[in-house]
Amino acid sequence: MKTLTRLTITTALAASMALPALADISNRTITISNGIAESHPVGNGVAAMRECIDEKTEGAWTINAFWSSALGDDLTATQALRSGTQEMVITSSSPLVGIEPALGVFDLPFLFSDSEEADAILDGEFGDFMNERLEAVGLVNLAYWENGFRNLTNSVRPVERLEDFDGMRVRVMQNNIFLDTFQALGTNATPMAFGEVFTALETRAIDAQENPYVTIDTSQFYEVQGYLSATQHAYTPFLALFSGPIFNTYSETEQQILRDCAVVGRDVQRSVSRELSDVSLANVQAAGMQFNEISAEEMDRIRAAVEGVYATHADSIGVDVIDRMQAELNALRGN
Ligand code: TK8
Repeated sequence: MKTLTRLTITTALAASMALPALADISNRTITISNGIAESHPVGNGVAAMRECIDEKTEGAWTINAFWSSALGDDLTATQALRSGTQEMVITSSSPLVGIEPALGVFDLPFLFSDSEEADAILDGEFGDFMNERLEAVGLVNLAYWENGFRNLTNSVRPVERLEDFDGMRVRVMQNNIFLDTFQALGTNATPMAFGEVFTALETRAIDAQENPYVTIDTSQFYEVQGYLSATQHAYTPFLALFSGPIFNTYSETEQQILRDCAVVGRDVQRSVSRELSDVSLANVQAAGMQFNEISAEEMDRIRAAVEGVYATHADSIGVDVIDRMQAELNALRGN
């Protein structure tokens, strides 16, 4: 009788706590690396993801985050994920085009017109399609986070007209689509890992770089760049990537926790990114950068100058990939 009572109490207790099947959750340490500073909205996203994981695993997992390329650049980290020696990286899609060429579609100039459109494509069928491609190369994309719309900074002059790009030595992300886009604009473009950009600007090895306002602000590029021009020439997603080989050793419960908490992190990260964008623009101006918008007429000339990049890279990205993207965009735009 005594034993029975104790059993009943134990069972009742367990039920009342409504826990996940903790038997399916092991103690784990997850290393996440990033190229940007912790003050970037990715920091808020990782904090939200960590809190979600803490709750769902009852503290069984340790999340170790490394910022500002402290563990090396994003491409190196992504290769470590593929070989199963690092769990996670939050990386721009752009440096990974050499691993999965279809990712280059996101680098096509002026692809998305606003962040709602980007969200709809990334969280919809196209995003799923790209995730399947990534899984085939050993990468599990848990969710699409936001890097954002990119703008040019430089130390030479305000860019107000197409001709102002002429001869500028600009750092671009490591793929041929970005390289060709900036060559088409008349610049002298050099691909470079993000972690090297600040020093290259500081030493004047290069004149210019392009990134969203929050990255320009949180990476303190205002210390080494005098001009910021609203080119808005591309939208870069962040991928919250998990190592395929490691993911496959996790239980289904654990895999679901990762996916769910990466989405919790995504929602926080995107909303902070969007709130901070205007604040960052004001910050960098207060820090001394001269900001300018570009007239609609000049933007048309800039668009026309880079239009050819779509055709040049159709084969390398995949005509089917570009068509699929265009079809979804047309549907969204009601065409
Ligand atoms: C940070 C990078 C960066 C990206 C770049 O790791 O390389 O310019 O925009 O934000 O992912």
